Amino acid sequence: MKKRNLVASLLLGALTSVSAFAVPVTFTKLTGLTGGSPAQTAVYQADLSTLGLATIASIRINDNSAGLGGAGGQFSGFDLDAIKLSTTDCSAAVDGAACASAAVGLSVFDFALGVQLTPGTQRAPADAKLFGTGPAGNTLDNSVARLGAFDGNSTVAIPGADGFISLGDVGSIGFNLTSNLAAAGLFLYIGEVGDNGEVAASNVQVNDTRLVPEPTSLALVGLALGAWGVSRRRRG
Ligand SMILES: [Ca+2]
Ligand SMILES: [Ca+2]
Ligand SMILES: [Ca+2]
Repeated sequence: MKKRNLVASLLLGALTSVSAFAVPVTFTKLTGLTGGSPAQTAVYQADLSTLGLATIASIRINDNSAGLGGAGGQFSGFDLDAIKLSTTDCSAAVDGAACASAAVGLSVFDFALGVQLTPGTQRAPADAKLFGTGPAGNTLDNSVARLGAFDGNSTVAIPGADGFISLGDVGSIGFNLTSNLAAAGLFLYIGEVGDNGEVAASNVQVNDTRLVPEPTSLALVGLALGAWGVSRRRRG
């Protein structure tokens, strides 16, 4: 019985830690455009005070564009120029995109170690990997994307395209913050390169728990199932 309880708690822990307390975020598009050259990054703002979460530990952005909008191949899906958490409210600014680009961001992102990328699929014709990803296509290459800055070049020309990452259709990117934040008075800003409708179908979740790397969760499940199997064999 004790082993079964351990197995059950391991399974429960592995499953719940992945999705616990995820809350969908509602975005409002700001006025104006920002970005590099050409500068066609649309900026969306969310007021995190309204989520009902006291603490924010991680954020995930999911492409939900249904294969519509923007270019295909390596540029498929949501094209993330930048992500920023700030106490500055740009909702009433005459040029909201410029306001968000200039706003002082909180230093809570670790774009080297605090990122989990689940690349989505490419629309035909497919390229070797999605734009702004690492050599294997399953990590963020922040030397290309520079997610701390709204500086994306809105073009599919190579060379030319720069300063963003494309998530692919149904792709997602998660960020573990380097410290937990109080949600009160916080605003989340994301930039979408091209302003071509992909962002309108995307969504973000703010979690009050840290993201658990998928391999760790899978390993836990495997360990639990293995322990269960051992337990069953000993009984039988
Ligand atoms: Ca795209
Ligand atoms: Ca950028
Ligand atoms: Ca786009």
